[in-house]
Amino acid sequence: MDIEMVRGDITRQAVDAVVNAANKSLLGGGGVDGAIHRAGGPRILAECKVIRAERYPDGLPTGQAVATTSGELPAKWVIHTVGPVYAKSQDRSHLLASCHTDSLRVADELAAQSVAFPAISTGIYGYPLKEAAPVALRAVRAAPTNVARVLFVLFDEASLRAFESALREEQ
Ligand code: AR6
Repeated sequence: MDIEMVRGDITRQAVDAVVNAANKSLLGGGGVDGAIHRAGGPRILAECKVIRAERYPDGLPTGQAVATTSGELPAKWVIHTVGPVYAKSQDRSHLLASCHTDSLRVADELAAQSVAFPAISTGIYGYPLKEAAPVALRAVRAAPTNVARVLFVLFDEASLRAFESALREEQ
């Protein structure tokens, strides 16, 4: 698997699937979730509502992923996953890892070849970048997947630096 890192806006990426750092409700929010729904348009929310009603009446559990249309986005699909809220007193890294593993499992079901991830949980959910980046990277690297290309799309310089340094430390 080829792993790349770029600074940018995930809504602009021409990959097969973009991953959304959503919340349990799947009904939208701020951060990258808001940006994806704004850029992709109302078809994404409409499908999320159907998924809630049919499969997850209590919301999508943390660490799991589901796919919808991408609406107007250049990508073909959006894979919504729910990252853990950071807690100093409790190690939730297995849940953050699971977001990546389960998103790639869903990508395989779609036969997606290329997947873009944002820095899940590192915004509103408060996960420190230095802790999140190696967890994300290791989970993607270890996932049993046919996805050929994973692109981490980092919104700001600090996020890009944290992910690049996790990549260097791996080698
Ligand atoms: N492209 C790529 N990355 C982005 C973009 C974008 N367009 N916009 C923001 N980011 P966050 P979380 C970065 O807060 O921490 C929502 O309300 C952002 O700078 O989007 O998992 C959901 O509904 C940060 O580095 O996600 C949930 O309630 C990273 O994406 C909650 O926030 C993740 O920040 C999820 O919080």
